Amino acid sequence: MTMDLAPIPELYVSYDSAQKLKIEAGELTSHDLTPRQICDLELLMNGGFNPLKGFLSEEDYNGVVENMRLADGQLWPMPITLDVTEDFASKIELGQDIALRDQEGVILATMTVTDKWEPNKSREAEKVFGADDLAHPAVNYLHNTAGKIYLGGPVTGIQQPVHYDFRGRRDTPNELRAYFRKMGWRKVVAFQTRNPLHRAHQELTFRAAREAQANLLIHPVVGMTKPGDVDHFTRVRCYEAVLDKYPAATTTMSLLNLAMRMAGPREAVWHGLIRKNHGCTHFIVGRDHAGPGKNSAGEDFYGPYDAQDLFREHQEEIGIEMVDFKHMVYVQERAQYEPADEIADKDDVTILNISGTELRRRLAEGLEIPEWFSFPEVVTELRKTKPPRSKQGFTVFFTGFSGSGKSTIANALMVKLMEMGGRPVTLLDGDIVRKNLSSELGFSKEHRDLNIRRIGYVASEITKNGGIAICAPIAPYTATRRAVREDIEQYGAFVEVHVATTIEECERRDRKGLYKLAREGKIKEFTGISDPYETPTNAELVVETENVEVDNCAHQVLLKLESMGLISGK
Ligand code: PPS
Repeated sequence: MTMDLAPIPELYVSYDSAQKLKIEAGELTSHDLTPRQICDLELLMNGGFNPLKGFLSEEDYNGVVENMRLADGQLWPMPITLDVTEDFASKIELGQDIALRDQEGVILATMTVTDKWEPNKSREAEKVFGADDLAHPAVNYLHNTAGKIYLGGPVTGIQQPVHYDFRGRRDTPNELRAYFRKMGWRKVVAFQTRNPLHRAHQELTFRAAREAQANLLIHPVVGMTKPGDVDHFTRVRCYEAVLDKYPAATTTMSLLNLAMRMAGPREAVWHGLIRKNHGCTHFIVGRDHAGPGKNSAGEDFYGPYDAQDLFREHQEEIGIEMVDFKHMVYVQERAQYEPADEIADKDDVTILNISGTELRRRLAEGLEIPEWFSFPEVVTELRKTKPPRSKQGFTVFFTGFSGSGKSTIANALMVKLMEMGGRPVTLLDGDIVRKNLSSELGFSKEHRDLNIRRIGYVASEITKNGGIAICAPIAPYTATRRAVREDIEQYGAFVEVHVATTIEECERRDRKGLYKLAREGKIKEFTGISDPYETPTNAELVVETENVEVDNCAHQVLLKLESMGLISGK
């Protein structure tokens, strides 16, 4: 494929027109873009999504969903749609201009709405992602995050979304094209990634470039990737360390603000078109490219080579050549990486490998990660972000009836953890929270849920920042406890402790005299008397308090934390 370095069309107006348009657009009805829409808009405006001129019209959308083609027949595999709520859509007339704002309210573009329709999302899921299965992150997004109505129409770009991080590493397609021209690069192999690079990646990318007699572009995605991935700040620091390992002036890196969909084969074709737009001539497609993981039946969504097959079918039209990913393994005797299928003496040598799961385990437990696997600088960065469990933040979440002993055990646990030292400890006790964070709330289901979500939010921030949050509310609803667990598990462990004192025993103790008042009907909606408590079924620990000392209950929690690797046994 020959390199085409002529500038690619952008959707921006000139600086002067943009200033004028920005003032005029202030009067228009505006749509606040979601994080994913901001990523899409940036690539629409800067030509990364060329030939698209805006968010897809209904006709283009139907063509893309059904057969990967725009209405005029051009290849385009991914629906780039502006999803909005029914309420917003009802206020928009066809032909109307709307302002598209980022999350701080800055107007980035205007759009003339030519189309408005309710898509068949199940059809979109089946055709684009291969299954209407919520285990697929993009299908889940489609059904649970995206608005019900799509608006389509051409976009007029006013300004790029602002990025304060790694500004010098972000390039538009035309900036990259100009760079290649300036450097005299005639062939460029692009490597797409959403993971940290280890030695095997460095070997395979450099080999791919050498075989194609080309230069190399490391082109990582920093927009939206698969939930649970290493954050892009850490990854970019890792990439910068790896960049030094390539021979000087052979390789460059640029960050791509793409919102991935994890759509496997279609995603590979889309990635190819985007890289073509960025001036590249070759593109590395790996095994299970942009794979979303397992479906709800526990099977892979796509075959391991489906992406390569679909790409190969369309590569002439995309105008970029696919470079097969070589599976590289480390041969101990020769102390080097080699393509697995080129090792003639396989049975006589020792082949080493560390899987992704094993790497995560070693990081979590603070175990050694050998130099043959990764560069020490990369491991250092990963360890900074993901310290071993015994140094990460976590949340202990007590739940149980009023008077079950939650607060007493939580207090004992707090001082024991403070005695150990090492991490700050915060106690979010039910009563204390209700005095401070939730003073206006009562005890309806809605208010209780709000109260627990607030506790969960504070605990997740503490956990994220490496502290220990101890929560001790009643938290009577399973779904709310699960939601808080999900919030917190993004950052660290969530240890649910059910303080299983029976309602009879709590009422017998009646420390605060509340049960008496509840029986007399003087306190309404009282948990266990006149309001529900859904007993936990998946708590990490169940503590019985009858005839057991508080000290012993707190000790049981400490033992649990130790067994989970959250505190060290010494
Ligand atoms: S919840 O359901 O999780 O929001 O409840 P929580 O914030 O933990 O608040 C419980 C404390 O408020 C007192 N209290 C009541 N509890 C339950 N039901 C009703 N109607 C009620 N009214 C007041 C009670 O003292 C609880 O304190 P604890 O520490 O649990 O005994």
